[in-house]
Amino acid sequence: MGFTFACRLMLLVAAASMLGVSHANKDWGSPKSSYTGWGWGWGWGWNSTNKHPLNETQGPQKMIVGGSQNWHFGFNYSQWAFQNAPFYFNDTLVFKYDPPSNNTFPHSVYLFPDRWSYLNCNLKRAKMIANATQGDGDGFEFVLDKWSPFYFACGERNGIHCKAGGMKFMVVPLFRFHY
Ligand SMILES: *[C@@H]1O[C@H](CO)[C@@H](O)[C@H](O)[C@H]1NC(C)=O
Ligand SMILES: *[C@@H]1O[C@H](CO)[C@@H](O)[C@H](O)[C@H]1NC(C)=O
Ligand SMILES: *[C@@H]1O[C@H](CO)[C@@H](O)[C@H](O)[C@H]1NC(C)=O
Ligand SMILES: *[C@@H]1O[C@H](CO)[C@@H](O)[C@H](O)[C@H]1NC(C)=O
Ligand SMILES: *[C@@H]1O[C@H](CO)[C@@H](O)[C@H](O)[C@H]1NC(C)=O
Ligand SMILES: *[C@@H]1O[C@H](CO)[C@@H](O)[C@H](O)[C@H]1NC(C)=O
Ligand SMILES: [Cu+2]
Repeated sequence: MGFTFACRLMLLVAAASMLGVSHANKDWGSPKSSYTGWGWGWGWGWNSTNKHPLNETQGPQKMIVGGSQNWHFGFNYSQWAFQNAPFYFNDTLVFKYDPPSNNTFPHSVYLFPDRWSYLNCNLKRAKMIANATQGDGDGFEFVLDKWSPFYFACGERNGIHCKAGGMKFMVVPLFRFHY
């Protein structure tokens, strides 16, 4: 990641004071879908045609991974994460997927321990955080509770869903200054 946390923070403070506004068109998929924090991270997701006033009263957000697409084979989740950045510390990601049946492929959620495993979809040291049935119903919820990158992927078919199905993405939670 190049930047240390301190650098990131400084960059963020500078950006926040310069901009003071946020981007919209995120598919948070929750009742609080009108998120208007001062969010800006890594230069991603900025949409200058979409200015909202600062709202400092909102807490952590809950968002459905993939939005209305949920968690399935053949969708570019890296792109989804890119378009929906930034994500903040204590935000919740919701993975929704059908349980195994005769006409659905099973999915799951794994966390890679490092960037190399993530890039190679190497599941050897990855940790399963949700099995094939846990995405059913309201989905599997995961809180971004660390200040380090999270490397998510589907662990099915020995990495094929990760490699060929687009079912992988990285999230670096940012610090939210105000609630
Ligand atoms: C910015 O948001 C507006 C309104 O939601 C949308 O029409 C436009 O396509 C977006 N632009 C980019 C570059 O995402
Ligand atoms: C900010 O968000 C909170 C929680 O969603 C909402 O109750 C409040 O009306 C919003 N304030 C403004 C100024 O939009
Ligand atoms: C997914 O989207 C990213 C960013 O837009 C792009 O770099 C990547 O090549 C895409 N991956 C696939 C498998 O299409
Ligand atoms: C994150 O959530 C935990 C548990 O709800 C809470 O104790 C903690 O203060 C929160 N941290 C931040 C930085 O919001
Ligand atoms: C699924 O397939 C099995 C074996 O082919 C069959 O016995 C079962 O009835 C099927 N279940 C459904 C819900 O179609
Ligand atoms: C998945 O995990 C849930 C909750 O821990 C458990 O009840 C269920 O039996 C597991 N399912 C499979 C297929 O392992
Ligand atoms: Cu999968």
